[in-house]
Amino acid sequence: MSERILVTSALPYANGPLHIGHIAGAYLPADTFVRYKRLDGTDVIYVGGTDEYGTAIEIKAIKDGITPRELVDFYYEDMKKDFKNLGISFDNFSRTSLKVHHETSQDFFLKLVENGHIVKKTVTQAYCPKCSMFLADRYVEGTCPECKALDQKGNQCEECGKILEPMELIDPRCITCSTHPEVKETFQWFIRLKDFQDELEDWMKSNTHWRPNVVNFCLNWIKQGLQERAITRDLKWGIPVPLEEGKDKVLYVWFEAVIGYVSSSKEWAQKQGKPDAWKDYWLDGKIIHFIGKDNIPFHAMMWPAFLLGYGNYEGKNWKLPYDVPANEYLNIGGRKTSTSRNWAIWLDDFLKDFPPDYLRYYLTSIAPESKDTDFFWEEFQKRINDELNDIIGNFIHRSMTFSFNNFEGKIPQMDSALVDADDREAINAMHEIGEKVGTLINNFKMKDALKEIISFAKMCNRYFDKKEPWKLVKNDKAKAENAIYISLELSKTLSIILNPFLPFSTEKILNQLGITSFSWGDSGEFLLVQRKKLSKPEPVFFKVSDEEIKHQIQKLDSPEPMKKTIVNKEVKLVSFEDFQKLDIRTGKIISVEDHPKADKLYVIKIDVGEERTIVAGIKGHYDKTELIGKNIVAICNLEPAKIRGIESQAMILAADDGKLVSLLEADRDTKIGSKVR
Ligand code: B3M
Ligand code: ZN
Repeated sequence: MSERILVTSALPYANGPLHIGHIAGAYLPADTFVRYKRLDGTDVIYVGGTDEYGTAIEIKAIKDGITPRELVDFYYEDMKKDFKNLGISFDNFSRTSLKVHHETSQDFFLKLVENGHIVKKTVTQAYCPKCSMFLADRYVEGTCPECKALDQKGNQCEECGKILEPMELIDPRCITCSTHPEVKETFQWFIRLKDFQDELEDWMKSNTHWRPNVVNFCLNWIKQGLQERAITRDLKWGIPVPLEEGKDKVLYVWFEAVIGYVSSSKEWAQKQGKPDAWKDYWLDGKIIHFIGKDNIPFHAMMWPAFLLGYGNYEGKNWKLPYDVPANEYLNIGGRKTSTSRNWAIWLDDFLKDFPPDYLRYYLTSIAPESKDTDFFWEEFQKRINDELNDIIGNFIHRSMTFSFNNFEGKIPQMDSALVDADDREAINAMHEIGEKVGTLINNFKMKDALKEIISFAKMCNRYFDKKEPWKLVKNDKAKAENAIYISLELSKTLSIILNPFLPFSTEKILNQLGITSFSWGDSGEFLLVQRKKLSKPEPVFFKVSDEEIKHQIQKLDSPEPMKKTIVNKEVKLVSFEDFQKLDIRTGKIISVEDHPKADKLYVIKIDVGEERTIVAGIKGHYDKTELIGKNIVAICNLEPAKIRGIESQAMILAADDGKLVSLLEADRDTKIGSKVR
């Protein structure tokens, strides 16, 4: 049976745009690998999706003044578009808010309960009396007890790095309403990771083909003894715990997010019209998770524990991850990427200024495979100009233009009898390069694979120079035909082996050569049709100028580089003329009565230069006595409306943040009835 592989990339939180740090870690290497595997004829699928629950989402939504639903809907589309523009070729890009994922996650939870790996435990937790809710760690803000940095979140201080308990913060407060939290008892379900301690340790030791940093990190962790971990939370935005007594709780985001890979595979299978096809991979294939290093514990230890704890599925065991190639971080210009400090290069900004393959090329050449690396604009320019243009692009372009200009716009004919030692050497290199590069990609050494390709391209240039076809064409045309035919075949080889790295430009080149479908193995074969008409060669790569680089550096250095707009809710614009039609005036409250027919309404008399009666729903927010004598602002020319039998003749203005309602008043002692402009 041939190999079956399922590749995943970490599910990004749908709470902000993608930046190039994301790309270098979990997406580009995965995509390169998958594209190579597809060309190699392997049965491979590549799944991903957005991570849409958890406090990271809720808090961003609060900050932006929108609902979590609005936030994730926006960023799901935004990320999907960005990935497509960079050529990240997911077979399925799902979302954790879909039904299939809810069901799959709840099934995992129930199976773990059934198999006795879950315990219920009482815990104490911060609770906001005003919001009436338990506060997850990141919902509590305050001063770090260690370094005294202000406004730190209750899980960790960003300044000194100290891991915190929320109530350790000095002057802790609820991030929504600033109230001082109480400590209250609640309960959560915990997974007993020690049930899997021995099995995980043996398995980890057997993963000798993994990157050593990943294995060592995990073995260290396992050695310390696996602790129980809470896998539920007291939150509203999330996947409900599928038990009666847990109906106010949700599954912890990390518990369900990793299950998202299974859900995305199920969705893929559905779309294929083969709803069971996902099982071929999860029960019989090789699973490979591409991630950034901060996600190692959840992918290499927790997730395997969940899979072991589930027990068998329809009589078969789940496959544990075959490999977890974790990458280190990509810094920018010598500094750590920080989205909160706006030190980042956003993917869609980048793609507005440069072709996607330029980013793919440079990021692969500095891939943080074994240590943190740095993105420098100057180095980007150098790599694109000196390597992609001057070595790779130059060879391909001069081979094609020479052919086009000297052989009637056709691919020349090769005469095997005239093949000499130099030709043979070049042809042999052509036969071998595919396998060399393929082996490196198979071992997730994308950077080395690219280096190998560049030295191959250098060899190609040396061959061309040595042959001097511009001389041969004058005195030994047949030999010139051979040299150029071989050069075109080498160009084809370069394009095929570069295709997983640079899909957009290599497809253009192959098209110019008349090749529309190809496999990895074709890279080593003679593929071109002799005497076939070539289309006029167009250069595919262009140099990056000093001005462009200067501009990018300025953008990055400006205090707010490339600030990405957050979700724009649809706003209906009102003309100034329309605004002027409103009769808004200052006034004073004269009397307040209960509405005889409604519990929540007051009947209020106001003076706005004349007396008006209004019906207002502010009973839950103000006592009658608080209101009398208060200065207010009212709209006085709205159509009168009968509210539960009483006519309301104006509307008083109030600010409403969803919880607190406060009446507006003029800042000074303005005369009653003044016009508000
Ligand atoms: N969303 C964290 C992150 O974006 C998290 C990854 C989930 S992978 C299942 O780094
Ligand atoms: Zn609160």
